[in-house]
Amino acid sequence: MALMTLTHEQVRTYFRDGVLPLGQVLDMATVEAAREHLEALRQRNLMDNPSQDPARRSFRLLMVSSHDAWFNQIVTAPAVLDAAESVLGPNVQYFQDNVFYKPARDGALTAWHQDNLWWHADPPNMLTIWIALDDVDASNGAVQYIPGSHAALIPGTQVVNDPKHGTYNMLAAEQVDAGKAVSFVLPAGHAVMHHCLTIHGAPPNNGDRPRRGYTVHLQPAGLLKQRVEDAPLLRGVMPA
Ligand SMILES: O=C(O)CCC(=O)C(=O)O
Repeated sequence: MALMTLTHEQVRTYFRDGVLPLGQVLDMATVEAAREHLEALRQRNLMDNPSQDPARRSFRLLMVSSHDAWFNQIVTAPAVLDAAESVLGPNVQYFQDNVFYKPARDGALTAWHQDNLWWHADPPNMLTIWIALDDVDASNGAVQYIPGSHAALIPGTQVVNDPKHGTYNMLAAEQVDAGKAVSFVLPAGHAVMHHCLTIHGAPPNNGDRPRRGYTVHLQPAGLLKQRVEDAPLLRGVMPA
């Protein structure tokens, strides 16, 4: 893909809204290969199901590239790192890459939350690039974001029992002004970037298409001191 250094206007929008559509970051050949690699991971029973609704499923795998190194080419794609560098600065370090796979007519909702609930970045200056691996719109559960909600961490009141992370609170519906939510129509290969305090969530997938989202989570190098060693530096230098 073409280089994707953000314009001043895009950087301004990202810091004002906490969310920014990036356009296309992967070509279709890479999208199709990613789907095949994810299916192979699913067949290996590596994905868990954090759905809180017994009637609905949501396949999730954290740290995808540590299970299949093929995904490193997406984590390090110039389109991904150029966008990240535009807001994080020149020193960019890996944090995670995950998949959220919601099957057609079956995928569970993702409750409203802020990613820094888990990451504890201080200062809270991390980001997520959510890459559509299917055509995604409201019908198959596009992620919704609350623009401007990235001012502070809000203590949640919605108890969640997560198979991976134990019990914690996400945001209850009454804590979020859903009338302000925005979502984006994303052809497969297109992406949205959001700040680690931006409130976001996703409705269930009631559509006829699966909704596979692959996420790359990045930090300014050295921010999360306790996890520095196992997180590769992707651009620039590690500050002393
Ligand atoms: O895809 C989803 O439903 C959730 C994604 C998410 O929470 C994230 O990208 O931080």
